[in-house]
Amino acid sequence: MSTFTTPDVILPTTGGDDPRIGHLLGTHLTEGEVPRAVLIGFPSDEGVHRNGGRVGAAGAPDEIRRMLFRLTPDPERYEESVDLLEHTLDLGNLALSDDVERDQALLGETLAPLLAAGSFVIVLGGGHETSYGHFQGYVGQGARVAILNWDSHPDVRDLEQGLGHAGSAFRQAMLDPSGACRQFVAAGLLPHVVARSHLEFLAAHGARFVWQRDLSHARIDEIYGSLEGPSFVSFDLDAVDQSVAPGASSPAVGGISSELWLHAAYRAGRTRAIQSCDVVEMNPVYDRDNAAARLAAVTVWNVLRGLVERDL
Ligand SMILES: [Mn+2]
Repeated sequence: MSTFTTPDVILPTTGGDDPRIGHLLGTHLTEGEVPRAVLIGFPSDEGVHRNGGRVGAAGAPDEIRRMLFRLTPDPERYEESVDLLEHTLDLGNLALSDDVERDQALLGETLAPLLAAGSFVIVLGGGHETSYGHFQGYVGQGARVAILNWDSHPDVRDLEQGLGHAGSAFRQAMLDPSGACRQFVAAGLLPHVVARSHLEFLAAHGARFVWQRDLSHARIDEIYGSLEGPSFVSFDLDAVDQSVAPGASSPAVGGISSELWLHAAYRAGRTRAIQSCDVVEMNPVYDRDNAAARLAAVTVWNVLRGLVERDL
């Protein structure tokens, strides 16, 4: 059984007629209950450290919650939104060891039964090493999965001294001996931070990529429509322009607008094939006035909004 630590987040004070997400979420699994959605924090940035990046993402899960808990249920689909939130559980943060491989395995073991039961899982990272642990949740149930990564980089770097890190998660998934990675799509790439050899790696392994400059609402919808079978989505905050999301491990200039990004989040919730997502690389150490934390929270809000509409 995985060990969780309780998030250190104070709930907002609002009137009785103005409940916020933090008031509505469940925190404990009732015997026999299958939650519709589950939040799990993965407070890791050792993979960022191994990749030579700026650490701090380990502090992200609670900073994201702090902003998320203040948001309102969707006023346009109020009853359905409240119902979803009341059947969404925040399990807290996984107790980690700083041994990346062990922590990723723990995340996979924790996710596997939740995914098998049909709960939609939202992982709050953590550096992008989060996604290889996330992937292991599918390996653990013997499933094959398509992966969509919103990111300015494809994150298919080689291992560092034989070890995985925040820049290698999808190379590891694609080459995983389980063969569980059915398809990989990287979207939002910026040409000034993408190695040519990584594009060649994607091509050699039948993976697709989409540049940031080619994205639109229609293109985003087309990308979701191209996913084959059960899928998960990764949201790396560094896909969003640095002016909007300064608190990212590796900020990007010329990144995607928050509008397109939030549409991609909504589509992740709305698209039936998507079974889980992660929001990674938010870094509170470099954030300004909680801008990136707030964007990460509204990312989750839009996934939830899409989930409500999926079930209508
Ligand atoms: Mn990344």
